[in-house]
Amino acid sequence: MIRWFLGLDSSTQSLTASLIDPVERRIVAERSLNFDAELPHYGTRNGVLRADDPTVVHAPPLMWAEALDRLFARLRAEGLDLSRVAAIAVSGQQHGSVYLTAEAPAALAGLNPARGLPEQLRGVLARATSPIWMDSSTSAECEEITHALGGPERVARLTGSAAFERFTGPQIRKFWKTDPDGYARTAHIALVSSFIPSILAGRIAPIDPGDGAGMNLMDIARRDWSREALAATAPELARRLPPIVPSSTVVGPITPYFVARHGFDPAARVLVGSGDNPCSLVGLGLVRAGMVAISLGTSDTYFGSMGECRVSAEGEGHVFGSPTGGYMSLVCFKNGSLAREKVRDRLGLDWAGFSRAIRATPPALGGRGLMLPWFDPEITPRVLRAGARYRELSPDDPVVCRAVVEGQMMAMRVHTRWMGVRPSCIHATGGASANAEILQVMADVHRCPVHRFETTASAALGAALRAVHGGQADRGGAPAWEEVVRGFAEPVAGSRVDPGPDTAAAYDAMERAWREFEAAELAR
Ligand code: ADP
Ligand code: XUL
Repeated sequence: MIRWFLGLDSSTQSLTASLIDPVERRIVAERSLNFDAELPHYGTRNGVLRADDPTVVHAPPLMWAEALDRLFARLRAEGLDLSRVAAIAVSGQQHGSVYLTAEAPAALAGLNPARGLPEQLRGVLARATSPIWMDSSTSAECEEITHALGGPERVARLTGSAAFERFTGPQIRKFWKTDPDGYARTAHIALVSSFIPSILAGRIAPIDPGDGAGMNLMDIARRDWSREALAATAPELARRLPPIVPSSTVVGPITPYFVARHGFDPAARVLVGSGDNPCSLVGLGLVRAGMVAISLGTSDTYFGSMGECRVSAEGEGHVFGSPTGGYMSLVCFKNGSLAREKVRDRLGLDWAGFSRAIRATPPALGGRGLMLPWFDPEITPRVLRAGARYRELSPDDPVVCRAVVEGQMMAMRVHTRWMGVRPSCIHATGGASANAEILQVMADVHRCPVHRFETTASAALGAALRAVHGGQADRGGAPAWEEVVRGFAEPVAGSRVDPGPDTAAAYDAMERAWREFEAAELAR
């Protein structure tokens, strides 16, 4: 019997399962459960609970737990035999934290299959709801931690990111400050990606360097807790955190609850969880240093795979541990598809017309005209005063179609250079990756081949592939990552776009002018 491997992605709005067969290299099933629609009694909208203060965004952890039972029951009702699952790995929305009392280990170890998870776990929550990545209510705590650690550059060098409101350390500090009794009751702090494995394995699960890096608490180079960062965050934090272990570590066999309730094999292994972005890195096949994915969604996101730990001195983006052992960067550019749409709409074009305008214009606009697409306040580089900037260019000239895409790609080229790795190939995903002209500009500006990727659930798939790697690593023979992802995380056949033959010099010249323009606009 061929064994299956299960990836579970507990994301903001849904829980997704990706069940794969690594021998025939196929996805057996991919199913999602939407929290709002299927667990309406938690009262979430888009998976979250909002307070009067718009910066406060939480979610109910019992909803994430109940979703497990619902999704497993649904998979079984479809006739899928869960006893074939050899190993399970979890992906979680990053940064979100769950606060558990000293009674949690016993409750997890003794889950009764005759009763549901929420009623058995409710009593061990030291905090009823969990702050998640959309929460931005911790600016004061970010400042305090940054001050204690010696400035933003120091925090970035130590933990892989400057202090960010959504990161777990500032969130823990706020909890300690605002609810000291709740903090005192807290014996264990989990991430979303360690809470779910804790339930599955029936014991408090460790944290991996992929998601640990999203806390401002982990020494990024050592991949272990930073005592200094812990001390700057909250008192007696070390004893409340589990160890950090490599991403392919097996936490233990699945707990008897899931064997009795859903028919899992008692020997099925549960791996340590990881964050959704580190899991997506695997699900997009970025298993070698220099491989990059660019997601062209509402915003544009650049994921790069790095062999060594390098951090941006200017605090551009984040560095997380990669589940494959090295590091990854995540750099977000707020002005992505919405900026391209603004240009398209102003010129009264559809996407075909937008593409025609790109084709009709020479690379780097023949050296004339530059654009910075800051329609909205930008994250990378940090721009608070919104408004697109134009040099020698009229916003009503159709050449702006090329200028906006080139400006976006040049921003990625310049603001990811701190990684010290030139991209060897790019996997393009997201809605706008359907556009061949945009992919050509991407290949030309980044000077490497671009492949189109069609993935809907890259984090769940990446988790399933982690289960394959970890499930086998534990049996003595860790397969090579290239071998694990082969046949799963593959680009669309025939989608390769190569850089144009004579474009390199044009974009080198454009980079010099563009840097000067950007510096001048940032200095204003
Ligand atoms: P998200 O997941 O962030 O909501 P998607 O990855 O689904 O976003 O991407 C949606 C975006 O894709 C739309 O906002 C639209 O601007 C863009 N898009 C769709 N088709 C094209 C196209 N042919 N050319 C350029 N952009 C496109
Ligand atoms: C990453 C981040 C988000 C969440 C979404 O830093 O905040 O991508 O991981 O699930």
